[in-house]
Amino acid sequence: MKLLITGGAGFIGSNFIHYWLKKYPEDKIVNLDLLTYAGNLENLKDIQDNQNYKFTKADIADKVEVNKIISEEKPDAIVHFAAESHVDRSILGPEEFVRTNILGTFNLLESARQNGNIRFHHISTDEVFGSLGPNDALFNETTPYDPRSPYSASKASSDHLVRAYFHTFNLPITISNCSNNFGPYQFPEKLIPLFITNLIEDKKIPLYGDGMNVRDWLYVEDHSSAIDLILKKGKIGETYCIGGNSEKTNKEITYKILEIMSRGEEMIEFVEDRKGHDRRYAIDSTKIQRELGWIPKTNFEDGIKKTIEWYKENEDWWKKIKSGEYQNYYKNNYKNR
Ligand code: NAD
Ligand code: TDX
Repeated sequence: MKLLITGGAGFIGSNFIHYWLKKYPEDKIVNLDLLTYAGNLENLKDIQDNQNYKFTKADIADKVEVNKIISEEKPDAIVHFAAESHVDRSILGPEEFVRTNILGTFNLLESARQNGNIRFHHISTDEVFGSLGPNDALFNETTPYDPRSPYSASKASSDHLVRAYFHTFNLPITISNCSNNFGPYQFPEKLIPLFITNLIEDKKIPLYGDGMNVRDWLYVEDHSSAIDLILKKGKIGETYCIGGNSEKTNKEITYKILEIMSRGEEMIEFVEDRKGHDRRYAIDSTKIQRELGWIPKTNFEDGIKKTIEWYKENEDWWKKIKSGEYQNYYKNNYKNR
């Protein structure tokens, strides 16, 4: 099987490529990524010379470029991770989110359709469902869409386009809406890696608002195993919700990280809240568990310990990000290929 992965140099995409090549070493992977600030080829350093892996730098918002790659590579399936993914950045500058998340997804769908209706799996988020109150039922596949940030609105829009291509053109699609991921290679702008790396550097950790917003956390490898099952056994046209069954307030996460890293609460700095900050997300994963037999392996407690350990052991990786040096990796390693 040959997979075309978009956004494979980012956090979840690079974890997925590692997962896939380990489990299916005979399969071929083409990683199409623009290498924005969030794309880092150092995430894939150990497999860059694998004969079954190929990297292609391209912008999914460029339809000519996208179609050229897809028509030449002829993948059996496209797994679409590429996106602008950080909510705070979507508040500061929404335009890139519309360009990549909406136009980029549209270009991929069009190209998949024009090249023989290629199997298409779209990676989406629980944020498209909006914000839950403390006693509301969990999100599931039938929850109405109610996005509230430019990021979630752009992801919701892309989900609608993907479904439209199924109904209108019979494109063989599936969609997954996943909760918050954490684990190795997460860019240190997101809550967990930002707090861990700040504490290693003896810097304060900025908690937004009252710290009582709730997210449902999933260890990234369990997200990969869910996508694997959907690709192999998922029903075409269907959506699957994926969650960690692990709701935590940001305060709980903060105190857990402080405890494991033996630091005190004086490291917390309460800062101004995020604009339109969604209060609570939580996913009901019954469908994927019942229909595809998905079972997440890593609970939050083990996952957060492994994650802290990983950031301690890979200071070089995130220090190059914080200094900007990681952006030279492509130039230094790929320019003559
Ligand atoms: P990320 O920001 O770490 O990585 C995004 C990747 O996409 C980067 O490698 C970047 O270079 C690439 N990219 C961005 N714009 C591009 C463009 N125009 N053309 C080609 N490549 C481009 O993101 P992530 O956290 O790994 O998220 C991956 C996907 O999973 C996204 O679609 C996101 O919406 C979704 N998701 C993320 C989470 C989470 O907790 N991180 C949860 C649920 C769903
Ligand atoms: O410095 C911070 N302080 C803080 O209190 C940061 C960066 C975040 N927060 C809060 C905001 C959220 O309530 O922590 C929570 C988690 O924030 P993020 O890590 O930015 O994630 P979130 O906004 O929940 O979105 C994430 O999960 C869903 C991903 O970034 C999305 O791509 C995914 O779709």
